[in-house]
Amino acid sequence: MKVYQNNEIRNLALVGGTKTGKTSLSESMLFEAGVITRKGSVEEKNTASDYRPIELERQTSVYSTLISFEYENKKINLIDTPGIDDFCGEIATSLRVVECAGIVINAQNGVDIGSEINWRSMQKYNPSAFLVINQLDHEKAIFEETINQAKQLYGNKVVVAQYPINIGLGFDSIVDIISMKLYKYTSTTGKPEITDIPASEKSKAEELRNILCESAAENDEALMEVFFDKGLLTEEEILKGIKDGLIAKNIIPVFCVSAKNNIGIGRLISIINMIVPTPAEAPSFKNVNDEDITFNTKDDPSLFFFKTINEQHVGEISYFRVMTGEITEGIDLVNMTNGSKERLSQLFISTGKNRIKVDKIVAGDIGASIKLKDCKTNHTLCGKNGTNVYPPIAYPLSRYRIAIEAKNTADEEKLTEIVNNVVKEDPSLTVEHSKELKQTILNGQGELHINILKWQIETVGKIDTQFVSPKIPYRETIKKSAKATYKHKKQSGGSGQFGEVYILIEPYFNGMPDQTEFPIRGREEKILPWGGKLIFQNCIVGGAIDTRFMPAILKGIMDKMEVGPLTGCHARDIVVSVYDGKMHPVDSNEISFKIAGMQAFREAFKNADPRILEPVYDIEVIAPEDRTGDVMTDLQSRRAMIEGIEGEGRYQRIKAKVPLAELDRYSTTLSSLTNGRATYSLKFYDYQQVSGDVQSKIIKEYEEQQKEDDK
Ligand SMILES: Nc1nc2c(ncn2[C@@H]2O[C@H](COP(=O)(O)OP(=O)(O)O)[C@@H](O)[C@H]2O)c(=O)[nH]1
Ligand SMILES: [Mg+2]
Repeated sequence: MKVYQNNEIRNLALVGGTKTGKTSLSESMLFEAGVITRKGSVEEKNTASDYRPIELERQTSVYSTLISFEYENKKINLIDTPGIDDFCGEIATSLRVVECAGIVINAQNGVDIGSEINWRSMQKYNPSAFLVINQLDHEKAIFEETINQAKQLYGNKVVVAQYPINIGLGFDSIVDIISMKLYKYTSTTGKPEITDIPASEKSKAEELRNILCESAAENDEALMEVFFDKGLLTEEEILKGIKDGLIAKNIIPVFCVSAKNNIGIGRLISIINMIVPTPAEAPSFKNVNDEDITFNTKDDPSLFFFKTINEQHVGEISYFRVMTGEITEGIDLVNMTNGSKERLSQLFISTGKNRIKVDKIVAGDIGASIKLKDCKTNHTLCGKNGTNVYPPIAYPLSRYRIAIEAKNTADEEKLTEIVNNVVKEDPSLTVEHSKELKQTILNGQGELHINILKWQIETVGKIDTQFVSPKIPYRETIKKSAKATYKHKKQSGGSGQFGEVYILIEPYFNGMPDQTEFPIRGREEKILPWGGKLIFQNCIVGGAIDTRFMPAILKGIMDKMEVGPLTGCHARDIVVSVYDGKMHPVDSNEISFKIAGMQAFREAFKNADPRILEPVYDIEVIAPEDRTGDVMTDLQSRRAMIEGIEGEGRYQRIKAKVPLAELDRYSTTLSSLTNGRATYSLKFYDYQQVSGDVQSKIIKEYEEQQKEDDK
């Protein structure tokens, strides 16, 4: 296999709403490039890109898939991504390692809600992009309207570089404005007849060419001068202008295809080769120190790992982009994240499930290796003098939370293992084995996202599981001061136990004044692992309790704070002052004081106006205008505090604060309220006190659960 140099490499992600034809287009490109001789289809479950079992079963992409192929002496690393919003983590992964995104639009539906939602999740990564209008062969295909809609969504940077003729079932021709030629396809072999533009299309083509030339010229002063001088640009000049515009993110050219009938595919790939910036031309990647990286093959090698997948019979496959230098088979590298040594004993380029062994991969290229020891997504491997480390991929925050358990308790351990493995493949999914809630909680993007995980557990892991409502990590605290005393005394045979403590507890807040009732002789400030603080003060005078017993008292209090008195959830933000006590010359020991501390704390807590705090999230819902009312009513029924509504084109952005306890299966409800036309994001805000009636309800539920557990 040939070694491709930096200027021969094009990295591109195909993105867009679901069912626009990204996977079909990838397949057509492979066919056009001669990598496959028979084209597969999504329906026949034999495409190169959708090859994993869940994708075959669902007939849709779930994972992003790397498809590398050569066309006109360039190597194209194409990443086919899933369009469903639940898998938006794959967009974050893919856009991290490419110079450009090809946004596929289905001419049947125009720029639909799927495209809009997809664009929203892409925007924060701000990629260079072009549009591919696909399915122009469909009887319902529309072009002009699609372009108008595209301008509304993607802005005025959208400029037509090709337009279709005979759109609909008879679609066979494309007017290519860049070359001012007609591409006519009389069969589905993908081979066009290239002719001059017919007289009937001349004036339209010329008008569009003027607009395209102006857009292309805008990105380069020299080109602008040529354009003003001659009123025209050559094909080469237009292509250069488009490339500069892509680098500056100042142009979004539009191309036309039918993936199904292989129309426009070869010309599209040729154009990709000419306009997609090479790794060296695009705005450079930066390392964690925000330094630009260079593309000299002599540099020390560094690799960024953006994806790992587990494949039957192969094991773990790790995908990387070579960021600097070059690597050869068998190279020894160091993992900059965890210090472990790795040998890349085999190097591959990858086309879906097929891998081809290669000897060498240079900076800017994307490849794969297998059976690495301890290398995960987001890790950097470097040569022995390497210093470059790359920032991790910014995955979308999770917005769907559910607990999973094995139907058969004997399978719990196996469940943990499988869940941990699946999560490794998909970092937009996180798992929390919560000791506090005694649940395995999954955090993902939506019901479908989590169902895919369940499917894997059941099909691959062969264990039956069920979803249960996730418990809420409440917190407990107090509103006023209280005192309590506890005497622990036990006389059994020989040695007894004795410890007595007097404590004062107060609600803690930042900058609070010290209590003045007792002299403070020692102070320990604990930042609690579950948030908030415990301040522990020794106010003992005259040696009533030996200093050596203080840690035991603190331990007792901490134990009770970990399993709070009201609901068993963690307590926080409390000041405890131990101000008196008694010892016994023989029977006092650590365990006695630990028990006394715990019980005194429990007693004092009860009398200190205890309160339950609940986690509250910032939520942002983007919903179509005509559904805003329903979305707001629903949010209000979830105890949400609406903070604002802003118009955004045909949509409204609703901002609110909502308790986590009210977000059970929110994505499903939102979807049914808006026919799948809304999206939302969640971010933890803070803990807030619940109202009295909610508090009583939570305590009652906890007590009932305790009775249930005691049975
Ligand atoms: N008529 C027509 N159908 C297409 C075309 N491209 C894809 N499709 C169909 O559209 C559906 C979705 O295609 P797929 O490639 O899975 O879309 P993806 O979700 O964007 O990857 C499938 O039924 C395809 O057969 C096309 O150019 N013309
Ligand atoms: Mg697909």
